[in-house]
Amino acid sequence: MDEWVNAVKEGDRRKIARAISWIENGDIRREALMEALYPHTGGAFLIGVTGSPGAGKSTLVDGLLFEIRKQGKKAAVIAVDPTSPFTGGALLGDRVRMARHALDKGVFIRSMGTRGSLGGLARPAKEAARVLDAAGYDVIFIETVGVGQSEIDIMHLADTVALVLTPGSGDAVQVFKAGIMETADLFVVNKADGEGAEKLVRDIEEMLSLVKGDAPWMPPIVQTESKEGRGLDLLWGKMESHRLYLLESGNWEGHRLQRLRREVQEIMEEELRNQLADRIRDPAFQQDLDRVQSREKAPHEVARKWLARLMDTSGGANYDRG
Ligand SMILES: Nc1nc2c(ncn2[C@@H]2O[C@H](COP(=O)(O)OP(=O)(O)O)[C@@H](O)[C@H]2O)c(=O)[nH]1
Ligand SMILES: [Mg+2]
Repeated sequence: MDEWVNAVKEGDRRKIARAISWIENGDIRREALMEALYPHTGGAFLIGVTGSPGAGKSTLVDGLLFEIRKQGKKAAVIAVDPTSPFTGGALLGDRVRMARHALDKGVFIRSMGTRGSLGGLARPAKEAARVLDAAGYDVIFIETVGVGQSEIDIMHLADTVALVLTPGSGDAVQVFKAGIMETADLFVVNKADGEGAEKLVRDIEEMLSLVKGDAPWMPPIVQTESKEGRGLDLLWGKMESHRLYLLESGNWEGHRLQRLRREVQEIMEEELRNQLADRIRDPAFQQDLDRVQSREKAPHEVARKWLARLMDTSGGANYDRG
């Protein structure tokens, strides 16, 4: 693994791309690589960008890349699209955008689709971000589509979350309902050249005053025309302000610790679920279920017995009382 870690750290683009493929495909080397890379991560600024399809997220991020490059920082994009089976239009669009940065070694763009995996994309996106973090990208964007639970999960990976809305789309109401208002640190009113931009800004302000009250960080609302590159310097400035706010308020480490705790807990829960699923494939489990059905045994009794077996195999204390 040392060889791979060194290659990633040196920014070897082909190796970075391969590593992300391992993550996507659940390659057996994935876990070892992630563990070996972990000590070299933590330096990147992770920014989540979400909003409805067509809101202009990709165009926006693309423009931000130029702003960030002007400052001499390296930047990467992970475009997560749970709806596209990886070969769809999103990838095509990303190819076009990537071509604009093709000669720039300081930019890395990658799409991730679902490929039918049920586990969601939050974990793969997080791991891909870690690879890019270890590779020395200063800023990593994670672009997701929509405002569903999986997007909210992905947004939990980010230090700063920007929500992109467009005038006249009715997005704001949706977002309010989905409870994503609370998750966003920044609001972007994109396509501000369109009619109704001012009204959308007022609507967001109104909702924010309800949700945020006098919170220490009041999310700014930035109007952009990302196609023309308008407002992007201001937006990048606000993203940096949020980062500074997190650092100065002590929330930066706090938020990250909270996320790491959730991550470790999720891994443990998943492992337990898998072990349990293995255990109860035993025909004896079916027999016990039959006894529950015939009222010979109570559900709790059987659950205790099988939990105890699980604890035995995973080296825990034996508390079998069943
Ligand atoms: N009029 C206008 N069109 C825009 C603007 N930003 C993006 N678009 C267009 O909106 C469409 C969707 O953009 P895209 O970035 O792919 O949206 P995404 O699905 O949110 O990533 C594209 O045709 C863009 O050219 C803008 O500020 N004004
Ligand atoms: Mg897009």
